[in-house]
Amino acid sequence: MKNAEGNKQYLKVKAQAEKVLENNLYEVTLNGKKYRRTVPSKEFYVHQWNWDSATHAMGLIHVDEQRAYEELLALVSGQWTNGMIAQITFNPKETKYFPGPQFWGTEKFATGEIVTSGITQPPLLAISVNYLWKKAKDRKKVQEFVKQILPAVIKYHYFLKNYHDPENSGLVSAVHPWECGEDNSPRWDLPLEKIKLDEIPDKVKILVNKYRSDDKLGDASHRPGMDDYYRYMYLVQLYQDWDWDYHTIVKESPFLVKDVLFNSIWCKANESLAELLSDSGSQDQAKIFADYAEQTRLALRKLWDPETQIFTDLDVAQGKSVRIKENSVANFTTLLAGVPEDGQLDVLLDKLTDPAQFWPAYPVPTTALSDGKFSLTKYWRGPTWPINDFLIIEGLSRYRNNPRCRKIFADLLDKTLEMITKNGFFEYFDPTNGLARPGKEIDASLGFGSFSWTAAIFLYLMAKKGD
Ligand code: 9WN
Repeated sequence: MKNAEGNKQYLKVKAQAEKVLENNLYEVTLNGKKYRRTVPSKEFYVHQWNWDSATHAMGLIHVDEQRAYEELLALVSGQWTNGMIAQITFNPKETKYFPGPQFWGTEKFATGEIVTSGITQPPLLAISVNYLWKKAKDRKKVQEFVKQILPAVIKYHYFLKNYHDPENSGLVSAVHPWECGEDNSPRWDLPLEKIKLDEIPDKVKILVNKYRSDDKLGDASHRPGMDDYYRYMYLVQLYQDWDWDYHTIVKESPFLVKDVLFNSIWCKANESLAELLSDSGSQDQAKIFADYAEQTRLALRKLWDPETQIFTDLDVAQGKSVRIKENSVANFTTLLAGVPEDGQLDVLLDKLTDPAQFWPAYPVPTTALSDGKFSLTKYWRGPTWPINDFLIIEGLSRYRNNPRCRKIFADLLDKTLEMITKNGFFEYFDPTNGLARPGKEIDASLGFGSFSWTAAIFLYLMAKKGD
């Protein structure tokens, strides 16, 4: 959609995107203070999610600067004393989401009334703060905001480094598929299979059978399976039993992975934090995080598997180190961290633009179309997610001196905007036709509709197009 008519259409959708974010605003008073958070979807995801919120702020900055700041300040409000910023910060009056606050055993880590889950999510926060810093028009306000939020961001990065990479490998470990953000990706099949269902205590299964709610709201066949949920909640139970002690969790957990996507974001986040610190005149501290970034980039390069020609995740649970050779979208997120060089870059771009693998009508699918595990509708096992497109578009812009990258960047940007314009703000899309549900009317969704992540990414990409 490149003509004037198309541009008019985009402007209409932009207004709709703003409306979605407005409708998904949730106001709550905790510890005597008012917070304004954006929930991913009022239909189900009624709390605040970590990497969703970091993205929401990057869309909101283009429409309401104050709200973008409040979104991130609300996100860090529940930071644990060890520095952890959680995957979910709960809205106390909401009950429809499972697992809600009562299933985590995290009350004693709460900041007063601000209760959270016990794990984190891909650390987009510093990337988001740096973006706000660069884009805000009111320079005085953004300066105050950065000053206010920086200590929490620094503490979060030390948490990730010290507790999730205690061996100082440069790669942080993720302790739960929910922590990785792409929960039921085929990449976690192998590590999860090792948790045998008959090892999982009955009380965990009973709890899941009784309280699981996501599969009652949408089409259950799109969601992770029951066996996945038993394992997810088993890990939550184990970590509660270990009192959320991350030294123990990282040492003993049956699930521990070095996730390529998580670490690519981690690398870029450290670069962003270094930039922020350097702009605030803290050169010495900036150097620490620039070094973290460089260490991670080098470690990611070593994940290149010559046989499959993929940057592979590692299963590192309980002292082992096994490559996970899945042909997934995570491979391309390494662009964000400037990982692929010369020969690898071409191989990566060939894969990305191959219509039989990752370049159908509406790229980029979460799993290669040619892969036996590809599914048109199953959550993170095939559909196209705007968040992945956003990460890859950002990654490609890093390689803007390369003509091929520039071309793919422009094409992917247009295709993502077009996909959302044609269909609306769904959680994810059918990559083969861009519809929200194959063969059905558009109102039957893939995931939930009026989704904040998709709306925020639309706003972000519109701004990117104009840059
Ligand atoms: C568990 C909110 C979140 C996203 C995740 C996505 C989904 C939750 C769930 O929704 O996960 O965190 O219950 O399925 O997988 O990436 O942050 O949008």
